[in-house]
Amino acid sequence: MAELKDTLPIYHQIKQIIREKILTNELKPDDRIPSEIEMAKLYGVSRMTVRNALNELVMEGYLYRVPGKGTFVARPRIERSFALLTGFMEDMRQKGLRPSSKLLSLKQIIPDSVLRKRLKLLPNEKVFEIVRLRYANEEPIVIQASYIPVFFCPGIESENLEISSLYDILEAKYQLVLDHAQQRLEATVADEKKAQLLGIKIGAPLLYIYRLSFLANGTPVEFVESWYRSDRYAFEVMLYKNLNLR
Ligand code: 16G
Repeated sequence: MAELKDTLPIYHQIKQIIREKILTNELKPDDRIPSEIEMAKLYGVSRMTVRNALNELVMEGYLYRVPGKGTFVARPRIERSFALLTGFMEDMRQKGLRPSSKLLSLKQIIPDSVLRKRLKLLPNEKVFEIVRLRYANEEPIVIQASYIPVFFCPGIESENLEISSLYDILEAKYQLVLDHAQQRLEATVADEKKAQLLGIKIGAPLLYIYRLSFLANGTPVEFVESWYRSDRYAFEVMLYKNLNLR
């Protein structure tokens, strides 16, 4: 390998050195990397060679430039292209479909102990239970039951959850910006009620997905259970070999 390396153009070798430092976390997101002059001196090459290496790393998304400030390490690729934390309406619109929702129920409930633990609530704290049937181009796709602590969104009953996105309301009205989520997928089948709502046969396969969403500081905000028609919905995830390193 070392031999092969020697035959690579010098700019490529420099590129590999920097790339490796990013992949092994020696250089972290938003770290400023040394200037072209400093690197040229360090590696005993011309400034042009360094610039070529950096240009390619910028193009490949490993680095970004801030005019007048320097070149920095980009945030991990996973945050840009790995399953994005988006809501149903946004998802559907991105696919060119028309989303709509029917509100099946909205009430305050006392969470059971499992939900209370998930949302890190005290014994007397209530949650909103929002159940919606959601459509794409007038076709029912998913039944969703969302649970959000009442103290996070008092008055959410007065919002029109048939027209608006829950995520938009949480952000615009309650300044709750979801940052990351834990999601689990399981296979299940439709019982009588779900089959009727989704317009499918009893026993038809469903994708059961649950999601717990958090603020950037790790506070859980929303727990959602979704039952997707598996004939109409597929879940795709991008996989990266170096996920743990970047
Ligand atoms: C997605 C989420 C769900 C969230 C909803 C908000 C999954 C499995 N679930 O469907 O957790 O409550 O979007 O959608 O992806 P909205 O902002 O359009 O109301």
